[in-house]
Amino acid sequence: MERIYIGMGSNLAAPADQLRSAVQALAQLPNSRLVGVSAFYQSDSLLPGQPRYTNAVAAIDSALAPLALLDALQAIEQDQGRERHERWGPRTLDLDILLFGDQLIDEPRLKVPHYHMHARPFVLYPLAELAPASLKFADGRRLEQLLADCPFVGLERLVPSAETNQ
Ligand code: A4P
Ligand code: MG
Repeated sequence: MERIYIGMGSNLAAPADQLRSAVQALAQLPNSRLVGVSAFYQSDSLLPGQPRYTNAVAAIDSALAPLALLDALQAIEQDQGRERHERWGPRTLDLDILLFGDQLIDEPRLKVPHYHMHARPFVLYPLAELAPASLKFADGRRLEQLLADCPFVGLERLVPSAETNQ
């Protein structure tokens, strides 16, 4: 079993509903257990001209191998109607494997830790709701250090997540 953190994002078709459906799907993964889900956060897209994103992080414990988990997450994205037209295009659901235990994974289809997560407030702040501040990354940095270097700017925490549909 590994503790795995999954970043979720949506900026189309009722984003909060997309994230809630994704959480239900994560709870059904084989050989896995849903451990927790952060609040939902809204922020502007990194790319101008796209709708605002809703993001959250989920924690699971799983015995799935990394690529098997990636396959399962991509199947959930497809189930929820994601169409890949352009890289970084708007999407109904994006599921990223942020951390997989303390494994460093460098395969063509899967890089873990997820690139850029270290500097994205919409990843780090929800992650911090689930993971200890002392969580250590493969490069030796701790989550608390990354947070200190990543101001809470442009993020709106949606409370309670269950009652919004942004
Ligand atoms: N892949 C490699 N490593 C991983 C991993 N750790 N987890 C590969 C998941 N997938 C991984 O992903 C492309 C390929 O990455 C996959 O086939 C997989 O084999 P994708 O989801 O099809 O492509 P993408 O999401 O369009 O690209 P990318 O680079 O993941 O985009 P990002 O970085 O997710 O950026 N603004 C806000 N506020 N919130 C957001 O969530 N997201 C983006 C998209 C832009 N702006 C945003 C947000
Ligand atoms: Mg992605």
